[in-house]
Amino acid sequence: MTDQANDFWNEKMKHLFHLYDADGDGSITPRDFEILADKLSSLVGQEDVKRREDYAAARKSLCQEIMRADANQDGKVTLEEWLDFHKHLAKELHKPDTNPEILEQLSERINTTFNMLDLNHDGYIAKDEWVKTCQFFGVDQTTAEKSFEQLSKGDKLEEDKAKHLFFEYLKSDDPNHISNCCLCFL
Ligand SMILES: [Ca+2]
Ligand SMILES: [Ca+2]
Repeated sequence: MTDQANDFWNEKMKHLFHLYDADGDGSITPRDFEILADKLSSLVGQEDVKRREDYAAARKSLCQEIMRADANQDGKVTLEEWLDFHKHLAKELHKPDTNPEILEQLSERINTTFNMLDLNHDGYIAKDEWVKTCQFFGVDQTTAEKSFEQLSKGDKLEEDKAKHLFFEYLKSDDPNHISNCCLCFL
């Protein structure tokens, strides 16, 4: 990695860290996932019991995957732990023989993220789902719509394509890579 690529990737991962640190106390803990999920569930529609249960399961799974970054196991992921964890992950992903266990963990995380974005569970991320989630994370509507158009080239983003983009988002240190339009969702 050149210094510039390294800086870019670091900034991207820091941004992601702050999105997950919902209570803004400087570390990621299971409590942050509760806060995020409580807020996000208002987008899903609370009247649907099955959906609510799915959502709770997804939240738990995502929390588990992210808390793997807690290297000293004190129940908090600090920024330093977060960056180390993702640096290791990105390095693995660049290898031709990526550790299968790491790939599996990442797939779990990406599947869960996709399910949380696909609010109506039809296998696609529709534009309104994308925009709603972006707005939830503080991205303005115009930026959200523009990123969706760049990513989807249409009115919906297919599951395979979305997952591939999430994967590339974590891996890529190229500021011009299309996956950077994902902004924040892992
Ligand atoms: Ca926190
Ligand atoms: Ca820790």
